[in-house]
Amino acid sequence: MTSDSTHRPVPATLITVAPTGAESEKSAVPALPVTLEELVTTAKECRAAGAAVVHVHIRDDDGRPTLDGARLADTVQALRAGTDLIVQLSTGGAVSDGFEPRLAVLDAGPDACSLTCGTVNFGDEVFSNPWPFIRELYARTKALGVVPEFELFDLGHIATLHRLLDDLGEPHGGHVHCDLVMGVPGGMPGNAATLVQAVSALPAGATWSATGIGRTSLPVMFAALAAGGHLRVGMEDTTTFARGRPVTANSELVERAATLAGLAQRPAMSPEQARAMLGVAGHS
Ligand code: KMH
Ligand code: ZN
Repeated sequence: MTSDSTHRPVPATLITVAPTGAESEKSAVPALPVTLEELVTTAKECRAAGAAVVHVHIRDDDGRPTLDGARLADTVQALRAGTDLIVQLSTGGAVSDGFEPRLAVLDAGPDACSLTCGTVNFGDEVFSNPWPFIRELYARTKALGVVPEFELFDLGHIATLHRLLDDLGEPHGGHVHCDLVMGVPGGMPGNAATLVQAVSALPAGATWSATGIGRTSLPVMFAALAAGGHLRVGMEDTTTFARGRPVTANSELVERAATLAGLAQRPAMSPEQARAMLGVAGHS
């Protein structure tokens, strides 16, 4: 924690890296980490650049998205062995994944998981998250001791988050942390006005990160820093660093986020600080 000129505490910035996602293909995006070795190397580079959380989607031997349980468990172990990052597994998977395999992701024993609070059009596809699935996933996070991050793609998802907390109570770890995923074609737009509106509707005491898909990445990052939020970056969300210039490594996105956070007098927080903020227990 640093302090501003009025000596009020100004929180450091949580930087989450989402290095892979389920949408891009390795053949089209050669810098995308898809093997376990590439993922661990990426995670180490991003930790050095300022990340505290890694949001993980994995791929099979052919580079296709998979929710294979053994592979997920090996990935969690390898990331823990190689880094001190908080390991957050995606329960969103790919739009083609069914509900049961998405629920079973938690069996791989991650520190944290994503938990999307509603269905959203996703380009030409639909990312399906009906209420019974959301409720069951949340109940399992509580039973298994996994800290959820509430993914909000649209303003209506915030209403469902309130319903979930009213229904089942506070999450494991006792703290609500949300991630505004903005600029998905079909979700809320990635701009400052929408960000401010969304943040004003979040539960009292919640912390939040934001990420802007594609060309909304920078406007959302600046807006999030200005509004006191945290940042998610990575090749899941954008594969272009600047107009006409592809991202060459996830770490350069983390480095840019850490630089901007530093300029905002809110430097990147360590995984230890992030664990304290999010209520994520450490591992021996
Ligand atoms: N791949 C998207 C359909 C999450 O990780 O929880 C969903 C997604 C959200 O990426
Ligand atoms: Zn994801």
